[in-house]
Amino acid sequence: MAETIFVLNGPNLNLLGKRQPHIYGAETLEDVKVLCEDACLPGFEIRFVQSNHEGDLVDLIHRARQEACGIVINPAAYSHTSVAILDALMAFDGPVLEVHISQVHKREPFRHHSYVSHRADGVVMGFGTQGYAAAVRHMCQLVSGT
Ligand code: CA2
Repeated sequence: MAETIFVLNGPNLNLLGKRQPHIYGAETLEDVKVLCEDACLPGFEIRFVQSNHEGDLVDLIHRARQEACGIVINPAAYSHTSVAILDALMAFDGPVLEVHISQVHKREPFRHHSYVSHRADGVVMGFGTQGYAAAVRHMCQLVSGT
């Protein structure tokens, strides 16, 4: 049976490709989902979810404890604010990779700190939406030990 990688997306990422293409590019979140599915190695599958609600993301991370071998997460603005998401990730035993489409350190100072980075085993940023594909590939390799 295939192992499942949760790919979780935080607030406003549903607007990807519809606003601010100079920062986040022209691809939609649906395009990113396809990128992630294509990046998956055999024996793995993706569960791709977006939520604008912190508690929903916490619940999804709890669900991952039973259902996922690893978590790829773009927590969006919650990266910079959410101890709740950090705490939920701390209770997850598998690998966690954090993705940011933009290079947050070139942006406003309030984006320079991420609570999630305290738990993440790797962080990809500034690679545009291709960062998701890189994270999914790396997750498959981490989990399969290749
Ligand atoms: O670069 C990233 O991926 C971010 O996680 C995106 C977040 C931002 O708060 C982080 O600092 C960096 C924002 C996601 C909102 O995405 C939008 C996309 C299109 C239009 C409006 C918002």
